[in-house]
Amino acid sequence: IWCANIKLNHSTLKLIHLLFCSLRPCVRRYRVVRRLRAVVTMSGSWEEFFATHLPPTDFEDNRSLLKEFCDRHDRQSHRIVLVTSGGTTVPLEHNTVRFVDNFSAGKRGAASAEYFLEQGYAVIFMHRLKSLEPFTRHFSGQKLLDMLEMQEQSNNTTIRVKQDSVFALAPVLSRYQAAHAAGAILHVAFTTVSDYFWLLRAACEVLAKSGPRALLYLAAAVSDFYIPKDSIPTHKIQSDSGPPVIHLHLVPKLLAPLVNLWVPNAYVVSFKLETDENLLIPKARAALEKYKHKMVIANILQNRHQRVVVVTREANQEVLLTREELLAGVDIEAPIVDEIVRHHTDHIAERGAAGSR
Ligand code: 9Z3
Repeated sequence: IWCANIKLNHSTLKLIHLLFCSLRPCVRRYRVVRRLRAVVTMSGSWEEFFATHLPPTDFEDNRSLLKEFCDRHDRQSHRIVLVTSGGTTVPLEHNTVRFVDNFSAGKRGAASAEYFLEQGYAVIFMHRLKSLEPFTRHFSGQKLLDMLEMQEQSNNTTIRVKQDSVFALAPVLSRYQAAHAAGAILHVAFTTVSDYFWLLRAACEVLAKSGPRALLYLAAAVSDFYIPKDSIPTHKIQSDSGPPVIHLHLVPKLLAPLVNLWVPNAYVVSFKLETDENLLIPKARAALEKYKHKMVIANILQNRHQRVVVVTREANQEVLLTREELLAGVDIEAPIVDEIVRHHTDHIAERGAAGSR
């Protein structure tokens, strides 16, 4: 003010000061928004993603397994469901010590795979390595060892299932053995979001031949953010130079090419996860509008194993377990799968394909 050679009286200066103070929070907020924008970059195209990220090392093996599995079931006109399950990681280093992960345990996918098998589907179970799997999910932790008893007589050791555990183990074991004897389930595993993308596209390529008999049940909790390969340091991030700034990019949305190009005749079900109930249905419906697939299963993080809403173009249908059912260990996936199979049957009939079970 003095430089400009203008002399202001005390009350004018006070007014300017008050004006500046009232603007300061807005300026600060604007800076914060700019900083966040700078940290998350818009997604590139899915073509660019596949052109710049290498497939996982076991990719060709998994591709052969997927092809053999789908060809075999196709010859018998079976319905095939791809169930994706568990969370994806986002590595912070190439030699990965640290990574960003999410909450998903894989219960939704593992339980659903069992119910699809019961309904006669051939199941590709594409899951996060070490997340829950069909059948073994019932005996996680120490449960299985607690069911066994050991007898040692001279040189002879016998291990037996305790009599009071037989009723819990027998039905699961029998369903497990039947599924494996029939070659009705194939397990393929991913860890990172990039592995997941490569496997998803490979599975779609082989499923395309099944036309409307293919069902995609995309229950995996896939990261919305990732760090492109070129921006990841090779070695462990060091703490000497202070807190690291991590620059995340948005992942390309694969649902668009999946629905329109990769499996245009399949019945595609995606999942929408929210933590705010007010956003749940509007966002599920927006996804249906945007990608034009068949169904979105909407769920809230906190009660996802008790309540979901099945959103289709025609309706929102709530699937709810009572508290007693939940405590008794009833799986909400049973009625979810029933509902989907009903819609899938109509879809096959509409598209005029023979869909034997
Ligand atoms: C789901 O919403 C699944 O139901 C859960 C199941 C991951 C919540 P758990 O594995 O949990 O049984 O512990 N999956 C999809 C989540 C997701 O990433 N959805 C994206 C979104 O909401 C769209 S693909 O935007």
